[in-house]
Amino acid sequence: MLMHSIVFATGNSNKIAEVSQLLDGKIDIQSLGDIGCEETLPETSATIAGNASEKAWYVHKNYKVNCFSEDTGLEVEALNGEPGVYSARYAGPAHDDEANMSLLLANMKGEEDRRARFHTVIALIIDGKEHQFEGVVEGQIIHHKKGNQGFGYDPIFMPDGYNRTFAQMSSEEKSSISHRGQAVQKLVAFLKGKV
Ligand code: ITT
Repeated sequence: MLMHSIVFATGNSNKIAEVSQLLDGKIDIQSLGDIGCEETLPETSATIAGNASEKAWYVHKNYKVNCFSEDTGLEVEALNGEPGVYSARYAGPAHDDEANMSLLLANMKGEEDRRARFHTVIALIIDGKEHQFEGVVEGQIIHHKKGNQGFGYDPIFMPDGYNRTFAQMSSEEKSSISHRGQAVQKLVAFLKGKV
């Protein structure tokens, strides 16, 4: 099957920007707005893979398109894996990045074990079949925000092997090591035969 464009089932424009850059024009990304989907996608699962799957199937079934979604969580060791699947809504339903980071830093106050990881699962649905691709990056939650690039929890996450946060990196550098970058590379390798 030949494929030149695919719907990215996300309401997060930062995710679209990062993934479009990684696809480098090989595949045209359509947004939910492009297919007339204005509603918030359901995310009721207790797992990242479950939520990715749920968002992609919702769009596939309701809009009859090939599509992929992704779900990402920040899993903090000292908080038993929280905020994890609740990363977007950690400080409440407003999906407020600043409030989420402030709450996380408050909950980590005095904590010596700062280990954390970003975990992404992409769920792709093509011709009614689901395929999943995963990416994980290990790092540390630092004590104060640093940098103003990227989005979400980037200013407080320093990947292992670097002394800068994701928010102090260009989007190219972040994507070359990030959770999303790894998962998208696997997606691209899979789609290669189809473009
Ligand atoms: P969807 O429409 O794709 O669900 P969302 O923003 O609700 O978009 P998630 O449910 O995957 O996304 O929530 C992920 C949370 O983790 C959210 O707070 C993001 O800001 C944050 N996040 C995701 N990717 C990130 C990244 O690369 N760097 C920092 N924070 C990230």
